[in-house]
Amino acid sequence: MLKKQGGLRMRTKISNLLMLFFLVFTLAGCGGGSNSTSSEIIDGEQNSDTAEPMESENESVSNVEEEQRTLRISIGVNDKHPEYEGAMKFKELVESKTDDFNIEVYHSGQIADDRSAIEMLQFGTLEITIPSTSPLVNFVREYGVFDLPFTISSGEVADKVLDGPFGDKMLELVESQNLVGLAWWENGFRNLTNSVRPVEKVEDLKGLKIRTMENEIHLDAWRELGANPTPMAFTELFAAMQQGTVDGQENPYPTIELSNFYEVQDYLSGTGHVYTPFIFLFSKSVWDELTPEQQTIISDAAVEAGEFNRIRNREAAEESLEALKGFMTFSEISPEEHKRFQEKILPVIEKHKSNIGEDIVEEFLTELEKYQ
Ligand code: KDG
Repeated sequence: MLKKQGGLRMRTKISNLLMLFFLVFTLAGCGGGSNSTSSEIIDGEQNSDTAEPMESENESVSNVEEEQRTLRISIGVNDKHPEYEGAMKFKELVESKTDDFNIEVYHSGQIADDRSAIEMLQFGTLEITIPSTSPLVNFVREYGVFDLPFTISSGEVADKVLDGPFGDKMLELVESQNLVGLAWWENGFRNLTNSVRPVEKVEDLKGLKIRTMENEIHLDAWRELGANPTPMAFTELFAAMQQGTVDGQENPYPTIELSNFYEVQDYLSGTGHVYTPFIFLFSKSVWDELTPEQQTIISDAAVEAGEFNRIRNREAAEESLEALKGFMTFSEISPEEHKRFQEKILPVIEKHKSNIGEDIVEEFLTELEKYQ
């Protein structure tokens, strides 16, 4: 039995060895590296430049994963908004140029609202956020120039000022706050909605509880116009309107439509009272860990995605206004009434000029005069 068994065992061993050799040679032929084509394997002349053994391919994959850094982008609006489209364009541009980064876009305030996201960038616990400039005034007071009502007259004028020396200077100012300002995107011209009455003239604002961004200039402006403003993070706004905590808010048409504000607001007024930029911010402590090449890729992508965002935002503003006219009672504000709005809030501009900085306000207004 043993012998027989011994012979059987020997035959088994030989056949196992033969099977193993067959298996090894078969696998070696198939696993000629991800770059090998079937023709190269058939030719048997695998080009050493393309054929990579499995283990080095695995190593190269694991190396990419190891070295790849995740950059998270936090925005407050949802994934229908042109700002989200811009963030996805940024992701596409960066990931097409380098394997060094995995870009993750978090919309609808999933990570934080504007002000908290800015603070997270300062601590290096978040890499990117693209807020309205208004909350940034709590960190860099000069940013208040963008909250002075009725100053910027069109998106094209905004582009010229923001993409010129004045915009560059403003981007540099955030460095003192452990932030890197990389590009200007567009939120747009803000318009009033409310659930109480049509607003066609200044007097119609009396007593309306209006949510504003967390920004003293906005609060003062609506107080001066006779409303009862309250500051609130964007992430809390829809619920506040739904529960009647506030009567109204002000935002560009795309935000009003794409955030479904028309479900909880009845009246829309084309006030266009201020143009708000979005600013592409990067955490400086994270930025300083990147190579110059990586910084260039990210900076160029932020600018290019911003140009895309502006185009999409202007298209969306027209589309959204038309859509909102079907859901809400729309009131145009006549040029005469616009003038009354402007005259009424002049004291607010005078009061805040000193808080913002007389020189930077004058520089901003002088720059605007070149184009409008
Ligand atoms: O993603 C942008 C939002 O977080 C916010 O900036 C939008 O204009 C806005 C607001 O009213 O808070």
